[in-house]
Amino acid sequence: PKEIFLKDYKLPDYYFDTVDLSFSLGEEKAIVCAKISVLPRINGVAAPLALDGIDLKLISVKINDNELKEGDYHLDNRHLILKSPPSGNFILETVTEILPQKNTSLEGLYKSSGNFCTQCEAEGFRKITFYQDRPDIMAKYTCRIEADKSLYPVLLSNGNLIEQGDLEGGKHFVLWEDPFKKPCYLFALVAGQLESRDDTFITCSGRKVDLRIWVPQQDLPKTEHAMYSLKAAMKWDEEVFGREYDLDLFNIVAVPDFLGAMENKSLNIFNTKLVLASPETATDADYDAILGVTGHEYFHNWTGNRVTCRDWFQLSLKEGLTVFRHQEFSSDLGSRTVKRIGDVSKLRIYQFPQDAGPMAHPVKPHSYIKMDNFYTTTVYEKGAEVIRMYKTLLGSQGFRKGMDLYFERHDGQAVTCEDFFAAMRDANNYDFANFLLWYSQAGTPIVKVNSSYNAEAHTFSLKFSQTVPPTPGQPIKEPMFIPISMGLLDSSGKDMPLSSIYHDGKLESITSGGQPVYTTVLRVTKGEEEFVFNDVAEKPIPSLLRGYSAPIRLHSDLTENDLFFLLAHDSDEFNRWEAGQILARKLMLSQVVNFQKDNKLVIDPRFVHGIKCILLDSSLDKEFIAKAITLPGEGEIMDMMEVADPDAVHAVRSFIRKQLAFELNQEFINLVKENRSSGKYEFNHDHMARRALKNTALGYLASLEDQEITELVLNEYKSATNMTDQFSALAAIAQKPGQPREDALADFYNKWQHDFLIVNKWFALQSTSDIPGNVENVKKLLDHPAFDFSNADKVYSLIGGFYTSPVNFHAKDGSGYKFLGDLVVPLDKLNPKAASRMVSAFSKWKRYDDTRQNLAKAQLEMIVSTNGLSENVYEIASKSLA
Ligand code: B3K
Ligand code: ZN
Repeated sequence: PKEIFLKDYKLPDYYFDTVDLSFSLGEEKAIVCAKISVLPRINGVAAPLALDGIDLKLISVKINDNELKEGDYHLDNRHLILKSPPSGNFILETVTEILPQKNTSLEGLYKSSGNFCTQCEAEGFRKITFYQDRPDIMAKYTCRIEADKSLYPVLLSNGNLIEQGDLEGGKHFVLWEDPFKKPCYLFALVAGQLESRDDTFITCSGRKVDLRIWVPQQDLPKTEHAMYSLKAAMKWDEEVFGREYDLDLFNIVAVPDFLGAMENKSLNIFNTKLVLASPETATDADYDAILGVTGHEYFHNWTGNRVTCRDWFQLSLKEGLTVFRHQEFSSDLGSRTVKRIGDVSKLRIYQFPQDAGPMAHPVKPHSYIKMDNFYTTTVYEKGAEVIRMYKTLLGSQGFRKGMDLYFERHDGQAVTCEDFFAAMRDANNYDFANFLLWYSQAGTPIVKVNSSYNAEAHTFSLKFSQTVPPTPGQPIKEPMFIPISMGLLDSSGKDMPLSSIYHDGKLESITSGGQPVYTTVLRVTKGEEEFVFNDVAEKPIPSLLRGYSAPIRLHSDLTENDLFFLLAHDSDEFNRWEAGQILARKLMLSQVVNFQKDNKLVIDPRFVHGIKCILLDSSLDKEFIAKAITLPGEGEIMDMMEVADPDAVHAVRSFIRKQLAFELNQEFINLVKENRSSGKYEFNHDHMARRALKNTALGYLASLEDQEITELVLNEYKSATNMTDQFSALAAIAQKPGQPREDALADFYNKWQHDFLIVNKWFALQSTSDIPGNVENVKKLLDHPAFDFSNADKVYSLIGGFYTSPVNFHAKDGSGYKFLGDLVVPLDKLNPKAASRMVSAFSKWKRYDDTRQNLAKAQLEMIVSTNGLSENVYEIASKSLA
C-alpha cells in the first residue's frame, strides 16, 4: 500500500472545464459516458494525463472525436493514462461499464434496497468513470440518466432538471444541469421508486426554493421533522452567517445502506435513520441527530461546496468548520450549555483517546494510506474546537467578519486551512501568534495552573505551564496558543470585576468600554507563563477554561472544597458541570485504587450531598441536571490511569451509581413521578429536558435490587407513549441479567420487528450491555433472523456496539478480542470502511496489562497477516502495531 503525503502536493497538469455525463442504468450493468473538456494548466505543455479508475471496464476512449488505440494509453487496475494528449484544449470522451449491483463497498454507484445511489467522497467517483479524482478539479456538470420507467420512476442528480422524456422500450430519461462548478466528490445520482414530501422556503432575498425529501411512499409521514430541520437550517444560515441558498431546488434522499449523510450539491443523500422520525419510533437523541445532521449537510453548501478543499489533507477546512456551524445551530435551537456539555463529552470520549494512541494525527494530517480512515473525530470534532477558538479570540462580530472575508476571497475555489486562517487574521488585523500549530501538531495539550493570592497587594496570580505529549512521528512539540476563558468568584459565589492584568512585563487593561468585565480570555502561548490580576479585593476562586475554551487537559490546583463551591455557584454553567465531573473523576480514581487493593469501596458524603443539591435545585435546567448527575464514562477514567483496568473501573462506576440510587432513592422516585410525559410528544427543549431527567433518574433507580423499583420501571416501560420513554425504560430494565430483562427484550422485539431502525436499536442495546459474559449473547444474536452481516448498520449496531462495553470487550480471557478479530476479516471482503472502523477498537491495546496486550496484539497480527486485506484495514492494523 502506498502512503500519500501532504508535502508532495502538486498542482494538476490539466483542469476540467465542463463534464457531461450520461448513464444508462440496467439490471446487470450500467454504461457511463463521460465527455470532458480538458484545459492544460500551462498551455503548450503536453504532459501525460493520468485518470483514476477502479473496478471500471473501459469500452472506448476518444480525444477530439478520434478513438485512441491501445498504444496511445496505459490501463491498469487503478489508472487510465493518456500518454501524449494534444497540447491545447481538447475534448476527452470515455465509455465505461460498471456493475452497481455487485458493489457492496457503499461508494461509487451502487444499489440499496432496489434503488441506485452514489457516494463519491472521498475517492469514490473513480468507481464511476475515469477522472482526475481530486477536489481541486472543479468543473460544471450535466448528467443525463436513462432507465426503466416503472422500476425507476424518479431520476435525480445535482442542479436543475432541464429536460425529460419517454423513450422506447418502457424507458425514460432526464437531463440535469448544475450551474455551479464542483469537485467530483459532490456528484450524485439517485434512481428509484421514491415519493417526496414537498415544501418551499422563501430566502432572505425573496427567492422561492422547492424542498423535497425523498423516501419510500410508506415513510412519508415520518419526514416532518427532517423538513422542519432543513427549513430551520436554511433560515439560521441566513440570520447568523448571511448565507443564502443558491439554487431553486434542494433534495434530500433517504437510503437504508449509507454511511452517515452526504452533502452532494443540491442532492443530499442520508442514511434512513437520519431522516425518519415519529414520536412512536424515534428517540429524542434521534430527533436531535436529524436536526444536527440535516443542518450539517445543508451548511456544507457554503462551507465545503461553494468553497471546497484543495486536497484531502485539508478535510477539516470543511468538516471542522461545518461541525462548528451545526453545533452552533443546535445550540441556538436548544440549550447552549447542554449542547456544549454533550460536545465536550464526545470530544473526551472519542477524540482524546485517538490523540493519545497510535492513530494520533493532526487536524490537518501529514499523510494517509486510505483517506477514508481520516474522517476522524480529530478532523471533525477537534477541528470544530479549533474554529471555536477563533471565535473565542475574535468575538462573535470579529469571527463573522473573518467568515465574510473567507467567502469573499474564496467562493468557487478549492483552498487550504491556511487560507481560512488568513481570512480570520486579515479581517481582524489580529495577532494569532503560533495558532497554526493547532493544525499541524497532534496530541492533547496538558496545561497545569497554579494560583496564589497576595492579600496585601490585592493581587491574584495564575501560573500556567503546558506540554504537548509526543505522538507518532512527532516526538517533540512546541508550546501552543491556548485561549483560557476565565473569571474569579468571591466568597459569596459572585463573579468579581476584572480590571487589569500584569503579564509579560506589561500592565494590560481588560475593561470593556470603561466598565470592568467578569469573564476574560487569557492568551497562553508559552511553555510557562504568569498572569497577575490587580485590584482583587479578596482571595478568589478561579473559574478556568469557561465554556471549555480550548481542547486541552487542564490540571488546576483547585481543592475539592473549591470544586464543590464552583459546582454550587459558578455563573458559567458549563463550569458547574465541569466541577462536578472533576470531583466525580477524583472519586472514581480513588475508589479504583481501593478496588485494586481489595479494600471496601466508599463514597464521599460530600459528593452525595453535591449531587443532591443539584437534583433539588429547581432553578436549574432539567437537562442540565440530567447531565450533571451523570458520572464520567468508564473510558474517560481508564484514560487517566497508568495501566487501564476495565474491571476495576466498571466495578467502581457501578458501585457509585448504586450508592447514589440508594442514598437519593426518594429524590429519584420523585423526579420520575414529577417528570412523566403528559400529553402529546413535542420536540422542544422543555419537553426533552423533562424526559432526560426522568429517564436518567430511572436508570439510577433500576440499578438497585428492589422489587418495588422493578415494578416501577416495568410500569414506565409499559405505559410509555413515545420511543424515548419506552426505550429508556427498556435500557433501565436491561442493566441487570434476569427474567424481567429477557421478557422485556422479547416484548420489545415482538412489538417492533417490522421496523428495521428500531430493531437496530434493539441489537445495539444488547451488544453494548455490560452484563457479565455478554460476548455469548452477542454471538447468538449474529444468528438472529433480523441480523444481516451484509448490512453495515446492523454490523455497527451489533458488532460495533459490542466493543463499547469495556468489561466485555476487554474480558481477561480474550473472548471479546477473538470475537471481533474473527469477524473483521470476512467483513473486510464486503465493506472495508466498516471493517477498518471495527479494527480501531484494538488500537489502544498498549494501554492495558500484559495479558490483555498479548491477546489483543495476537488479533492484530492475525489481521495484518491476512491475504488480500484492504488498504483501509491494513492502515489501521499496521499503525496500531507499530
Ligand atoms: N462529507 C461526508 C463524509 C463522507 C465520508 C466519506 N468516507 C459527510 C459529512 O461530513 O458531512
Ligand atoms: Zn461534513
